[in-house]
Amino acid sequence: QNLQLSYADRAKLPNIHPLASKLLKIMEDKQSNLCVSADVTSSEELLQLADSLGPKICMLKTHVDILKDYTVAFSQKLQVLAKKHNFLIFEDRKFADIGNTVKHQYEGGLYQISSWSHIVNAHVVPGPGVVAGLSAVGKALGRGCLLIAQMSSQGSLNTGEYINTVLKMAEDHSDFVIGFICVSKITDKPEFIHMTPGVQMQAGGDMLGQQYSTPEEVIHNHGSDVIIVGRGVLEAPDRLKAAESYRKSGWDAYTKRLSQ
Ligand code: 5FU
Repeated sequence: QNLQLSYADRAKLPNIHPLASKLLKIMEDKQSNLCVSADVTSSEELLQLADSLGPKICMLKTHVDILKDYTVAFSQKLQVLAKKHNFLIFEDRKFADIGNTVKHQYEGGLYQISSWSHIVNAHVVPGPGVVAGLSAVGKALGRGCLLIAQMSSQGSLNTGEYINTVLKMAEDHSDFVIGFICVSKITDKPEFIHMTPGVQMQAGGDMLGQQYSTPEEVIHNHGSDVIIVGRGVLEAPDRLKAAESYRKSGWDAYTKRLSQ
């Protein structure tokens, strides 16, 4: 089932996408499968988060459109921090339009996402054109895309046959698609990286449909590769301490999985 294959071994697979390989190497080097979701509304605070939590994470997830004060200078500073601390940037934009429109949304507008974000994601509802449009911009830049296979929220419609369509689309575009947003592992192909949001130390949820699983459940029981944690870290009294405890839980669950 490939659950015993290490991140380091997967980074060396002959058909691995260079960006997926880079992420897997970072995970191994930093002993971190933690992606912090930096859902704050001030760019200064986001940069502070990136600088202080940088050593603990393999990836930083952003929602750039919730920032009240986005500037090009901010995106440049974020890239400097990503280099300094060796993490990747993932803009959680969830593209979901026809190819020609997402091409513009990815490359242009206020945010010029393709110029600073290593990874973006997309819903497959529009069909393969959405991936083709994003790839037309991102592939030459060495960027990667995650397809949204399952959402963490209650009542999510992406179930059953939908997931097979997602898989097929990923395989057809493996020069740009590096993995999935999912609740649990959806393919045995070790080149694809599984990333799971909806993670806190205690299972539960919020008042708006979010559902939480623990790092152990996500990495060990459900076979995912990366835990994505927002409020579990952001609302903790000590964010750095919280990030370290999520890093450790995620890593322990991974090493337990490897040794089985
Ligand atoms: F695709 C998804 C999903 O299925 N669930 C999510 O929660 C994305 N997310 C994002 O992960 C969401 O937009 C938040 O940015 C983050 C989870 O934040 P939390 O504070 O850990 O609940």
